[in-house]
Amino acid sequence: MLNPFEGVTLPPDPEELIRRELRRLRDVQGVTVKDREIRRLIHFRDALQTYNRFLNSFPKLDRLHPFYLTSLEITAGSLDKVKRCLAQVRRKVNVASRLLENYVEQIKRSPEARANTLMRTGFGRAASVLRDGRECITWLAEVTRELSKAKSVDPDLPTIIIAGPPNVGKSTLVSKISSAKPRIASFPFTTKEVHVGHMNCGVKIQVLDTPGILDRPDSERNVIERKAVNAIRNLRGIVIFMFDVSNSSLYDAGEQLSIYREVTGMGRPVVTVFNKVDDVNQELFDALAQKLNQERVLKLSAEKGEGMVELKREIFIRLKEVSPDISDLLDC
Ligand SMILES: Nc1nc2c(ncn2[C@@H]2O[C@H](COP(=O)(O)OP(=O)(O)OP(=O)(O)O)[C@@H](O)[C@H]2O)c(=O)[nH]1
Ligand SMILES: [Mg+2]
Repeated sequence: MLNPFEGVTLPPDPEELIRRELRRLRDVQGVTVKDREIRRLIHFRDALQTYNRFLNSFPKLDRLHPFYLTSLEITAGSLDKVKRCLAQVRRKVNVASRLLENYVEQIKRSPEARANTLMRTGFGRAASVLRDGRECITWLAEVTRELSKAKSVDPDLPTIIIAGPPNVGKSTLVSKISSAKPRIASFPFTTKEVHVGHMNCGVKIQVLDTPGILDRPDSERNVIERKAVNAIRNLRGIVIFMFDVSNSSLYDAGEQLSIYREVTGMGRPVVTVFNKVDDVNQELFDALAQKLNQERVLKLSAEKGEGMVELKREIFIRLKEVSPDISDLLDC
């Protein structure tokens, strides 16, 4: 299953559609005056079908994978608003279509001299109903466009989620072990989206680069952090949690540990990594090591490629644990 928002037919802005239909009125001809006015209204009604195509191609919320449902919630700000707007657009399009059909019937029953006036009234009333739905239509189109830009995460693939505080070297590691080539820079929140790469361990493994997470409650998290938490909470896979133990670390031991404890509490197997050991801050390293003394920690320099063999071996062992059904899994 891939990004379900990629396949959505985007709806046109109602103002644009109305303008286009108005321009086309002149081009519509008929055998009689009544026939011509009827055709004009039917042309408009058919054009409204584009909104039904949008509604029908929009993913059904009750069938969305939790990862994509939460992505929608993060981008839209509220699932209730999405539901309300989808229902409103459906209503407006139905009412506008029925109005047009109603005026078609009136034209059929009226004298020819009234046909053009009826067509104009029907067109105007339907256009105004459609305009009432404009705010929802343009907002839903914007949300869909934003979500369809995100590279496809496949919730069915075995997955490695690289997580940790900002600037610890997550993207550097992802660029070393997978096909993804994310942006790397020496400031926090360089990564703003979940990026997808792949590695071959006999079978295709999905590697996700996630934005950094700060030490604060969920309710205070920004949209960027929430995308990382969504991946960890809602995708089946293992997490590589990276600490920064270097002199350039932006976060102290307490802050990094607090984020680590939160991530380990999310129910995924976690591979714990101390990154940037090529530039180690001994005090920070010791403080972290002391707190994690019962836990297995891998030492890594993602940038220099040190510790990669051990990390790949650990990835393989942990993947085997979470996906015992994958018999083709080889060393990574
Ligand atoms: N010394 C050293 N620097 C590293 C290492 N790995 C990454 N860096 C540097 O740390 C900085 C941040 O690296 P990124 O890979 O962008 O870190 P990130 O965790 O993806 O950052 P955000 O996306 O902002 O959360 C960059 O300047 C990297 O060159 C390492 O092993 N050693
Ligand atoms: Mg990054």
